[in-house]
Amino acid sequence: MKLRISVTSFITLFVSFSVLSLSAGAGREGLRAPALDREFYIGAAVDMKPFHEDEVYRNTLAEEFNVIVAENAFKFENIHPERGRYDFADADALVAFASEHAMKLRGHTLVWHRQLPAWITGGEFTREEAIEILRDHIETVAGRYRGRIWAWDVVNEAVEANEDGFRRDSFWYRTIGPEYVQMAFEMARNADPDAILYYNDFDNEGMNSRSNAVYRLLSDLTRRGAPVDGVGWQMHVPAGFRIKNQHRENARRLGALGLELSITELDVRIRMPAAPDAYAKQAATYREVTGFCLSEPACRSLVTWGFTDRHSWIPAFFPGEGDALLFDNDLQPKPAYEAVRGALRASLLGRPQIREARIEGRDLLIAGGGFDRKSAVFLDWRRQNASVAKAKGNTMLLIRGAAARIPPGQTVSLYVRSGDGKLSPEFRFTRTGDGADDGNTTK
Ligand code: 9MR
Repeated sequence: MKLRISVTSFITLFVSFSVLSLSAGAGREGLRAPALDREFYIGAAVDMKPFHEDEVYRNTLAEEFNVIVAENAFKFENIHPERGRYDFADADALVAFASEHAMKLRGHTLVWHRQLPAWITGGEFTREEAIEILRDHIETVAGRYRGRIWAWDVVNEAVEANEDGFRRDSFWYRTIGPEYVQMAFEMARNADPDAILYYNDFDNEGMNSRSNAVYRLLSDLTRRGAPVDGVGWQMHVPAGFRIKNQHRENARRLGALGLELSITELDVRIRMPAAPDAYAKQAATYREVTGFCLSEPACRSLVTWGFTDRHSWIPAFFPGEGDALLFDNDLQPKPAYEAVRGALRASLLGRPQIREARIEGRDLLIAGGGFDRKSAVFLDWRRQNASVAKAKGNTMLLIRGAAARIPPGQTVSLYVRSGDGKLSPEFRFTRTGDGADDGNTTK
């Protein structure tokens, strides 16, 4: 009898151990650990159906990522389906999940021309009524989650490459006019003062007519003092997509507006049935995009639009294409997953380091290690980037004329990126004004 009990408990123990180790991502370290080591955020969009039904889906999310976003649950038609009626059940569930697993939550999205309920698109509203609907929606949704949403996609896809740069086929544009964008940001700031407020769009990554329109909109908004903090690049791209200079150029001009950047909806689709080298090609694209974001100081997070090929919008919207994500249909990691993890880990090894910064005459001298002839320096206060200077050996960098740009009492953030694309930890430097300058590494 005794023996039988212990055999049973042994079996129970064994079973629960294998369930546990399965749910622990089959012994994987996960992406969130190396990401957190350098204060980077790596995430995925959540589809509510498997979220509710599939424990392995939930466990994979929790173990791999430190940020999530709802693929549909926060959208107008789902959260505000009828006038005066909100449905928060799914959004609440995600907020609780994110908090339970110490994950950041992106809110997607407050204002968009798609996925609007029939009571909006079929209604007849005056401009004033539409502004009131917008205000009520933003106050109610962003207000309910005040302090619990890391970043909001306040406005999604408002831009088109035409004369005034605004998309015409939008209820908000047609009923309110182009001012709806700034209004939405102001309403969101009032409702949740701590959330990072994003403008999010597609096909705006390189230098092209759409990204020029986005840049014009954001320049305009920041000039008017609208509370916009960041710009999202969706990045729904095909396998084989490569990062080019134009992507860095665009990131840099957005950074110079004082904005942070996130890749918000990355997926890398493959033509089906997949060619023998398709998954390796896809992995190369994932590696390159991850490396890009990790080496641009303005780039704060990278979020994929789903994480398993079992649940992805791609096959329905791009007939003949698919398998765009990091995990396969059985939630097993693909070469693309290893590529992202490799890029995260590589970004931690042999990073340049800043040990000291001081004003010398008109220049700023930076001392540290791991610099090379192709090092770039990012000098940033109020999140304004400037890339300057060349190395003197591998331990010193001089930024000519930088003293004039750092007033006494001002704290700036400094980063060095080495020629091979590695970014130093942030170094905060305060110019004291009495010659005794001070600085420290924050991470
Ligand atoms: O992935 C989303 C899909 O389930 C919806 O049917 C679709 C409806 O428009 O929206 C998809 O998500 C979009 C996101 O909200 C904004 N950028 C483009 C995404 C893919 O279409």
